[in-house]
Amino acid sequence: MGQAFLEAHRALGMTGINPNVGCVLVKNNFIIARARTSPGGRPHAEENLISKLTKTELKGSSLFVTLEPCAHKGKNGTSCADLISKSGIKEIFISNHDPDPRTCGKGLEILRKSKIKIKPDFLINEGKDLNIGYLTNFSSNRPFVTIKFAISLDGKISLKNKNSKWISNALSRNFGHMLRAQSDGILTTNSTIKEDNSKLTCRLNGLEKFSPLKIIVDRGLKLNNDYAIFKNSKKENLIVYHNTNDQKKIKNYSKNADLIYIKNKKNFLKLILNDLANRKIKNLLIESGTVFSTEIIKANLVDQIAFFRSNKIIGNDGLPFINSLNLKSVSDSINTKVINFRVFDNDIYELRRLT
Ligand code: AOF
Ligand code: ZN
Repeated sequence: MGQAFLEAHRALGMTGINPNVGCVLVKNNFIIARARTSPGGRPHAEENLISKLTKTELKGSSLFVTLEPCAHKGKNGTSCADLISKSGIKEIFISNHDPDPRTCGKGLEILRKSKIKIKPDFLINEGKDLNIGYLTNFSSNRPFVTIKFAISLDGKISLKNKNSKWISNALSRNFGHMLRAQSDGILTTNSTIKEDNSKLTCRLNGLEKFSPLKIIVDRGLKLNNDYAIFKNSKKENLIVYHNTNDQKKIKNYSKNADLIYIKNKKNFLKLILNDLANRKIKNLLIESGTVFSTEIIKANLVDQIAFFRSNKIIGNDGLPFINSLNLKSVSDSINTKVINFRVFDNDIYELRRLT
């Protein structure tokens, strides 16, 4: 199943609105095939696996799959659960249930009707970690939210004069682009666009096509059309959430962005995340400045923080990544647990989940 998780991980951010699923086939104690959901979401992982094997190879084998096989028919006229039932596979290990109502329990039911031995809930918690964006979408009606900071060793995101170029090194910055490719959406604010003229694309060779949906929070529609992001976008890949009724601003805004008006100021951020869930954004990456980052963390809408911590000490000449949390005691502070870390030369990448 660990190998199936790896397969699924390789498809993270690349399967469109579909979950990234991985599977491996074992026969006589050897892995004889592995597959994952295709770029864009179809064909599904199990179909990819079964279609490359012969009846003889499949006969008597064991399948490990990260998500309950689907029960609804695709363009191929069949479902993965049906394909598996008729394949000759002897037993199946499944990690997570599929919350999609078209499959939820129904995939297992189809398998039960065949003679296949089923082991559901296999490494279920590890599977949940892998499918966290997909599952959060169904359970909480919002994406799984990761906020990214490139910080100095002492936690500053820039100098007070806003100079933030080259805090982290080139390896860190490349991995930051990998995080973009693995996300379904990337969100920033008008302030960050103004300061950095960000394009929000993945610029790793060969992975450009896996750039996520671009999202700007520009409450007052303050950005003019000259920023790079508007030059390289179209309505399909750039959403701007705002909260102004000013018709002139709406009319004059870039035509390359899909403007979404959210009336409710109090729940503005939560409603944005709900809207993104409805668009099937599973994993959302936020790259924003201190003010917005503090606001969304305080609103309890962030699940994890990706720090790129560099080797530079900036001291009190820098801006913090987060503003005051109005704490009275250390016991009220936000706690995190380490999910992953990597060393990039003299930088350290720390992925920490908020607990
Ligand atoms: C699988 N294996 O690799 C994936 C599955 O738009 P469709 O027809 O592809 O359906 C999308 C649904 O299919 C999705 O919500 C989830 O239930 C399932 N995805 N299922 O058996 C796969 N990606
Ligand atoms: Zn399927």
